[in-house]
Amino acid sequence: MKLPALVLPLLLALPGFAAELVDEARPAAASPEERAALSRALAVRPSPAQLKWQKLGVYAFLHFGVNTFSDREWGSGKEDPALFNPVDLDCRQWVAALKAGGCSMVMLTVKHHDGFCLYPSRYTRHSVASSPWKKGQGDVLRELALASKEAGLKLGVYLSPADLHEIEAEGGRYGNKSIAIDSVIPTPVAGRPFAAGHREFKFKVDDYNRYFLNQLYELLTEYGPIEEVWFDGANPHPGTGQKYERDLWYGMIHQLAPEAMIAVDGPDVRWIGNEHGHAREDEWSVVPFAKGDQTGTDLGSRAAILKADKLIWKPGECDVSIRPGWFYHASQDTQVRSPQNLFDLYLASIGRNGSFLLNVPPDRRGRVSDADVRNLAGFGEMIQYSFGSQACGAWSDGKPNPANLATQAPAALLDNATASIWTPAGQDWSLDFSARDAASLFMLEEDITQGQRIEKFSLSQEQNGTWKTLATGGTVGARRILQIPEVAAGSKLRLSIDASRAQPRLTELGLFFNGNCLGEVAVSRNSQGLVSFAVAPAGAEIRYTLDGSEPTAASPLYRSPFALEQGGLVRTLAIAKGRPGALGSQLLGLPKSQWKILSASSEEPDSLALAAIDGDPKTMWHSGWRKSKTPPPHEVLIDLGASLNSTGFTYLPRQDVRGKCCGDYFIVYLGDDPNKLGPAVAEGRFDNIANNPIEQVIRFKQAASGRYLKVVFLKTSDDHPEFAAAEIGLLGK
Ligand code: FUL
Repeated sequence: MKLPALVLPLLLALPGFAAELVDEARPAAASPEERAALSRALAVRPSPAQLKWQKLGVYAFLHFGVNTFSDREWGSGKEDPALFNPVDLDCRQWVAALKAGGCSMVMLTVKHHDGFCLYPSRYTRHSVASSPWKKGQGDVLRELALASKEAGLKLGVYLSPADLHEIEAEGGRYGNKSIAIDSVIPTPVAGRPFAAGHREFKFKVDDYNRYFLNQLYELLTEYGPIEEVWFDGANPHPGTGQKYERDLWYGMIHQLAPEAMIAVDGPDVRWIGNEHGHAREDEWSVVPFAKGDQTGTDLGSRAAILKADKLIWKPGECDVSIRPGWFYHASQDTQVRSPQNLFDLYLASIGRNGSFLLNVPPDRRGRVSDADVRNLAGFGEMIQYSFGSQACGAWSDGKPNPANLATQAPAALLDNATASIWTPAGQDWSLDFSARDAASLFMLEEDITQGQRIEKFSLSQEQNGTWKTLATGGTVGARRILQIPEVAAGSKLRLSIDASRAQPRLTELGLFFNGNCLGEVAVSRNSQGLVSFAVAPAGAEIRYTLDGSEPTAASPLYRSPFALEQGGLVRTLAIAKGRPGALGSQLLGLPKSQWKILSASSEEPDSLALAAIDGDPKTMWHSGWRKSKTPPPHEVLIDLGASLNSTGFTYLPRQDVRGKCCGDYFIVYLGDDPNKLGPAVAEGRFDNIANNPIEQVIRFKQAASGRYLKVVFLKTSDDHPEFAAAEIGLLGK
C-alpha cells in the first residue's frame, strides 16, 4: 500500500510506527546493511498463536510407554505389547501433581521412537489395544484428555516421526520404498468409522506418510483441542531413506488445529539446542530461517542477522526432565530434581525469553512417583512465594522522574497487563524507581507484539549519591529475570536501556524476592579419593547421608574431606540460618587413584586415555584424529591396582561440546588375567546419548570382580570415527 504524502508524517509521530524505521536504534546502525537488517528484524512479529503460547509458563511432558516397563530410554520396536501393563494408572493423579508444580499444559508421548501407541489407533495393532492393560480397551490419551480438561490444563501430543516398529515389523511402512499414491486422509477402516460429516484431505503420499497423516488426523480430531504437536528430531535408526512430507503434515495441522504450535523442526517453536532446560544468556525470538536444529551459541545478534536471507519469529523451547532420563527408571528415584534446582531452571528458561517444558515420567504403576510429586509441589510453592508479590514500590520520591516521563505512565509496568506499555519519550532511556521491600530478582518484559528490540540493559542502585551497577543483561523479549544482589527495602534503583534496535517498549517490570538462594551442594573427589562438599554462598552447614536415606537437619554434619572406599550414593542438604536449601545426590564410583592405563586403541597426545580416569570431567580421552582418524572400535584396558568388586560401570561423554564423539554400543570385561578376561559383564547401547550426554550408568546383571577392566566402544552415536570419554568408572555399591 502506498501512503499519501500527508499521512506519513502523522504516522511517524506514533511511537510504534516510527520505531520500525530504526532511526532510534542505539547504538546507531553502523552501515546501510546493518540498518536494513535491523529494519527487517524489527518487522518480524509473533503470530497470535505464538503470543498465546508464550504465556503458558511452565508446561509438562509425560514420557510413558513400553520403555517404562523395559527400563530403556529408546526402545527397539520389537517390544511385545504385553509389556505395557500399568496396574494403577491414574491420569487425575498426574494432572494434580503437574498442577501443583504450576504447569498449564501437558504433552504426552502418544508414540515414542519405538512406535508403540498409547491410544488405540485404527492404523496399527502396535498399541494399548494389544496390551493387557484394561484388557486392550484402554486409551491413555483419552484418560489424560479428560483429566486435564477437568483440571483446566491444555493438552499436547508428542508423535515421533521415527518409528522403529514400522522398520522392524513384517510389512513395516517406514522406509519401505513405497511409491506415493493418491490417498484420502483419514483412510477409511472397516468397523472404525469417523464422526458423520468429518473433513477429508487428499494427498499423494507413500505408505509411511499416509500412516503418519492418519495418526495426526485421529489425534487432532478425536481428543479435544490439541495446543502443541511435538515432532522429535531424533532417529535411532537413520539411513532407511524414509522422507517426511512435513509440508503436508503442517498444512493439515493448520487446517484441523489452527491454534496448535508445531514444535522442534516445525514452523512455530524452536528446540533450544540442549536437553538441560536452559536458554542462551541472550535468546532472540527473531532468528534466521533454517532447516533442522539451530544449536549455535549466537542465533540472533546484529552480527547473526546481518548474514541471514530470511528472518522468522521462532521462540526457543527449553525441554528437560525432572530425572536424568526421559522415561521412569526406579534406579533414578533419588535423582529427582529438587524444587531449588527446578527454580534455577525456571530462571534459565522462562527468565531468558524461553519456555519451560518439564518432563515428569509416570512410573510402572502408571502414577507420578512420590519424590516427583513432592518436588513439583515444592517448586510450585517456590514460584508462588517468589513471584507472588511485587517488591517494586513507588517511583523515586513517589512520582515519575520528569526527565523520562513516559508517553504512558510507568504504572503500566506494574499492572500485570501486557496491553499497557511504557516507552521512554525522547533520548533518556532510563527509569528510576524504588524497592518497597527487599528484593533479589529483577524482571522485565518487552511488548513483543511490536517485535523484540532490547539488546542491552543494566540495573543500578544509588549508593551515597553515586550509581553502582547491580546487574546487566542483554536481550529481554517475552521475559527476562536476573538474580541480583539482595537490595533492601527503600533502595533507589535505575533501569538503563543501553542498546536497542528501536525505541524500547516494556510491558512489565518486577522486583521480587526469593528467600532461599542456597545452591545445591557440589560434591567432588580429589586425586587421593577424598570426598569433599561445598556450597554457595559459603558458610552454610552441610548435612549428608551415605545410606540412601534423605538428609535432614539431624543427619551427620560435614566437617572435612573423607574417604569413601566403596563409593555409593551421597545425599546432601545445606542449611543456612535454619532454612534448608536444595537436596542433592550424587552416585560416586570406586576411587581411581590406583588405576593405570595399560593400553588404548588410539589417543591424541593432548587427550590421553589417562584423562578418562583422572576424576576430572573437564579433561578427556580422545581417539586419534589429527594424523588420521582412527575408526571404531575404540577400547581401553585399565589396571585397577587390585582385584575390585563392582556392580556396574559408568561412562561420561565429553562435556565441552554437546553430543559429539559419544560412544554408542559398548562391551565391558572385568577379570584377573588381562590377556583372558572371560565373558563380557555388560554389553548394549546407550540410548539417546547424543541428545542427553549425561553420565551413563550401566548396572551389571550380577556383581563382578577383577583387577583388569576393558571397555570397548563399538560405534559412535553419529557414526563419526572420532570418540571421546571424559570419565570411565566402576560402581562399588
Ligand atoms: C529426544 C528423544 O530421543 C528422547 O527420547 C526424548 O523424547 C527427548 C525429548 O527428545 O531427542
